[in-house]
Amino acid sequence: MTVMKMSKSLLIVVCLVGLAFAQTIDNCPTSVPRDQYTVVFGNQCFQFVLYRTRDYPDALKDCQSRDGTLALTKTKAVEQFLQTQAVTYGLQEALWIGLNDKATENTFVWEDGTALDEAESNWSDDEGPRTGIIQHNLEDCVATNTGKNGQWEDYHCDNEFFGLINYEKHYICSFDLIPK
Ligand SMILES: [Ca+2]
Ligand SMILES: [Ca+2]
Repeated sequence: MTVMKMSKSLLIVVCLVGLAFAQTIDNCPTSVPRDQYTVVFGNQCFQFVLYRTRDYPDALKDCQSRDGTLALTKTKAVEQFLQTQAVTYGLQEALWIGLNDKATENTFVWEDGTALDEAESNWSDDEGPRTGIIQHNLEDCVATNTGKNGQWEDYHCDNEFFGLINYEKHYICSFDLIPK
């Protein structure tokens, strides 16, 4: 076998292996819609839920009903990817992600229980952990503001007074990929 033939064979093998491990929308749970609002990045599937708004607890429940959770956007790479998607959808609004400081004020925790790595955080000015006089005890749930380059903002989590005061937003769910 010539060197040329060998390298061709090697290339084919590499391509086949690549195809076998490429994660696509097909690796999202079957409960997640296959449309332009479902995207794959790294080892996660993300669904932009833009067809209805919910407060944080109900948005979380909706993601969980499809075996997911509110989006775990733990790295700047993931955040940038999702913001790029948001721009393609023409979004200019805050979307819930799976991050909150409900349990302990100023200690932000992802919905899978892991602590926020502040080095990977994306807070907008005057949002997130606070020191000083003005605290954010009533703002415990985090959204990515797609109109501000995806920067994070903390908001009230729950609708109040039976929905008369409304904190509903669109949201992003995330799901573990399923190997095929
Ligand atoms: Ca808070
Ligand atoms: Ca805030």
